[in-house]
Amino acid sequence: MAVERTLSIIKPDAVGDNHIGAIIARFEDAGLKIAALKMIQLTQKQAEGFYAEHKERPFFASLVEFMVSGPVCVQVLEGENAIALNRELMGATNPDDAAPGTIRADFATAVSANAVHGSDSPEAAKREVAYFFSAEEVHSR
Ligand code: RTP
Ligand code: MG
Repeated sequence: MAVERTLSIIKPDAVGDNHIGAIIARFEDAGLKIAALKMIQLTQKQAEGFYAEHKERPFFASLVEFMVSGPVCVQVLEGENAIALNRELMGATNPDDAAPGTIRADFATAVSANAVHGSDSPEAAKREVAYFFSAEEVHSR
């Protein structure tokens, strides 16, 4: 299996609820390495651009409003099968459907406030990592 990079975001709800450390620990405990990390306040334009694939969906405006409602932590996770592994650790989009022990089961409160984002394909990971980090800001270890 190949070493991959994936983009992870700890969303405003989980940052506000003081779960940054607990969520980062899930990644590290699963063997993923933190290759880049920063806390930022997304602008409206940044949030709209990031979720552009959803712009025709009925929840787009509320999703963007939520993503700019407070600071987020963005990180690049690196490791074997990182994209799928991160999605497994996150659990289903709706926390009501998320398997016990997943990040969303433990820290999310609603489908609209679901604690984390993770890239869903190699193409998305490449685009999303570059959306937030320059090549020099990502550190393979
Ligand atoms: P994400 O992109 O944030 O990692 O989440 P995801 O892949 O699990 O879900 P996706 O389909 O990409 O949806 C992006 C975010 O939009 C919100 N959403 N709300 N029915 C709804 O109200 C609804 N569906 C999706 C969620 O916050 C989801 O994370
Ligand atoms: Mg998605």
